[in-house]
Amino acid sequence: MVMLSFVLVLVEGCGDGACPEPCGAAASSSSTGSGGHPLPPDVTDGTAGSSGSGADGSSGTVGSSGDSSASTTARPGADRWCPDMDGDGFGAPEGCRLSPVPIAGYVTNADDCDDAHDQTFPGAAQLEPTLCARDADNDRWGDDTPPAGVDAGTDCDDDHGGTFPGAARNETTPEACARDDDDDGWADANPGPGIEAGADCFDTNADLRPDAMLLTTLLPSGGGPGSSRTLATIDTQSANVADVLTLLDPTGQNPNVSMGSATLAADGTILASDITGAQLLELEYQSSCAMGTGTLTVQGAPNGMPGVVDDIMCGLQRGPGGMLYGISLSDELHTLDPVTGQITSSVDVVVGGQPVDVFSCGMAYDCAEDVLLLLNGADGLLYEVQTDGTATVRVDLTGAVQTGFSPTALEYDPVAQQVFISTGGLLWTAPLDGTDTLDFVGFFGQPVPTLQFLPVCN
Ligand SMILES: [Ca+2]
Ligand SMILES: [Ca+2]
Ligand SMILES: [Ca+2]
Ligand SMILES: [Ca+2]
Repeated sequence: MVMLSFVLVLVEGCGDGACPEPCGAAASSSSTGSGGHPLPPDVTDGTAGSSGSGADGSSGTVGSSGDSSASTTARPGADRWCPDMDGDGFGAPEGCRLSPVPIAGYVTNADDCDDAHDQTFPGAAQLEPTLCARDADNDRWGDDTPPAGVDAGTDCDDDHGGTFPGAARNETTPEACARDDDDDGWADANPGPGIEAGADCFDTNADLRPDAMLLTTLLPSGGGPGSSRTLATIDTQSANVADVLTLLDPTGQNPNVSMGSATLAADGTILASDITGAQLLELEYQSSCAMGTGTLTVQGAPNGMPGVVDDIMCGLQRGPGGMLYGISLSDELHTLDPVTGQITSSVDVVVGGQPVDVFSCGMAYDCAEDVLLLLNGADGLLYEVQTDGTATVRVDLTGAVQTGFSPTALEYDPVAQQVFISTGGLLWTAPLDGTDTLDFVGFFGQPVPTLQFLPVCN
């Protein structure tokens, strides 16, 4: 005797469009097999099934006659199979069927909250296991703004695996949803909307992080041949200055330079402006830290005329887009080529349509706001300067400055959201919260011409 094997596939309900034809017709036609062979009684729904005996010898009821929307009651041996279109092992609650054997593309649960996305299912975000969440970036946290029907998790950027709650362990709120691309525990200072900003201005370089950098200066102030040049650290609590490295030119001689400003790039390159030679210098010391020395190397030809006041670059700063900018006493913002040291374009620094008279300046980069900062001794104002030269007043120190306030250097502090200011012999801080105050830190004991956070030998 040849046993016919039947796959029992009964459409669950008819109100969801899954029923291929009117329920009565389906029930009727299913009573007769292909070719006119009668089907076993339990293969049909409705009344036939309610009294029949199954192919496996059991009996059961599958639906009730005349009620197309009634819930199905599988006869023993038949499971409820639900479509798993995205193949993540979780089925959609719509379109489920009853079958005693597996159906390709179907699973025995209906727990998927988005069956068109295989990274969305119950437990997809491993650290939020009770949710049916989306974890598209595999960082184990669920999207906090998912599509309708999906549980919201706490991943503030689910397209970026380096952004999640607790990404930045060294920040003051380590549980915040932040971005830490270089995995140094400090969060990107400018990560974009919806993400907690941190204090890492260099989130692509783990060597450049707030706890690995010290406030430094290049000494001595002023020029003159013969005297030794040093890199010195500055204690940000006391303003104490301590030499840490001797700086030599590539031939091993004391370079005849007078430092006006210095700046650090994301790749660790350090450039400085030399007033004596109207030129750029590269400072390199990582390869010679153990010997207690560093090297100052001229970058290309001079970019101005030595001795000409307007050509003095009082500020030099890496800024938006990693570009190199300088501000000179000609009241211009320059863009410079960091390799050749040459000025490639210049725009006037303008506030409210009027030119800013720059004299005795300091320059810094607010990496959180992605804007250059200019502290101008001529008017006691700290400006934000856009790359087109447009300036707006960020901090008004005209009421706080003493007579003869003459800044020589400015540096942005991403941890405290403040700036350090050198007025030659004195160190100050000014908050960037709009309070327009100047706080005295201490005496350097000698004139300090530059301020720059740098990674110092360890
Ligand atoms: Ca899914
Ligand atoms: Ca995620
Ligand atoms: Ca993420
Ligand atoms: Ca980081």
